[in-house]
Amino acid sequence: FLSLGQVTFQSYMFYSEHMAYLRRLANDYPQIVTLDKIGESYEGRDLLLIHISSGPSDISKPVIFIDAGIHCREWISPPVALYIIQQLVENPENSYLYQNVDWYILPSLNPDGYEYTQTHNRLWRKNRRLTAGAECYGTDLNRNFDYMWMFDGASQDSCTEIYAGPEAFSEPETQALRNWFLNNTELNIKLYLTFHSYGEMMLYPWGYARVLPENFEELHRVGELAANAIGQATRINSNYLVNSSAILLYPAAGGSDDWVKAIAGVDLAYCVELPDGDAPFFFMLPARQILPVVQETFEGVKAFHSYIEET
Ligand code: ING
Ligand code: ZN
Repeated sequence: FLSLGQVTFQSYMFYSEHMAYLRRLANDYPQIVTLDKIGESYEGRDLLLIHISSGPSDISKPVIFIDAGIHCREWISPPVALYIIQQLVENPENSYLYQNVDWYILPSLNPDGYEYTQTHNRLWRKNRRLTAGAECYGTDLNRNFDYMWMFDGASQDSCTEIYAGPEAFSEPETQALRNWFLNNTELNIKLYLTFHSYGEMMLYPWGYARVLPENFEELHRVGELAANAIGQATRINSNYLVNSSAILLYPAAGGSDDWVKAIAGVDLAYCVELPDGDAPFFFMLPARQILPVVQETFEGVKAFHSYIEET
């Protein structure tokens, strides 16, 4: 039995348990952890961002920003973020990871949708707001960001899974992320990771079309460092491919990584498509495979970190 404020990687947890863990860490480790509420979901749930830092804010310090859970059926995504948090904060062997780098991690960006996948529809992807005049509920938050919005791979039909919303940044969840980046332009953000599933892919911009950013060689090389680290560590035969999302998957505009790179100016941005297990379980990775996935993914995150620290 798990007491409040603990995490386990043996089973999937509720949003309330994710947040209780963050609150407990902020309480127990005040020297390194601060919690920031960056906004609220449509139904009023807190969007909590944890900041892990060795101390005196030095604005030239490199920053790694991570979010998870933007698509609520991709249940393995929040545990991956929570495991990174746990390893950074609660495993003293990993304290070197936040000596020269600050971390900002948001484990649950679509809590209304997540709750809905646990109570009504396991395969719900979007948020839970009904746009004025729309026929169906929910906007695909990963089509709602304002860079080349609606250019390709997105829809204006509210009943589709890729409904981009009535306009860019129409949703409180994407607004919260945008506002945080726009309010923190003085930070030296070196790396952005957004966790999705599934597919075992390290995807970099651009997502909106099959064109590559000017630093694609670096994006590719660094993505391969992380992919190789995961490949070395995997116990479930994960085998990551690395490329731009439009080339490897499909063109889709309005994704968070495109916006963070193009507008927030973060050079290294990746959408990480986590594994679906040692058999094709799609979004429904069995609970017994949470632990191997979060552990191997942490090895990839450490590879990203060492690149950030060395450059
Ligand atoms: N995949 C992403 C999606 O939103 C993606 C792929 C990434 C598209 C970045 C566009 C930009 O469709 C999943 N699994 O959601
Ligand atoms: Zn997704």
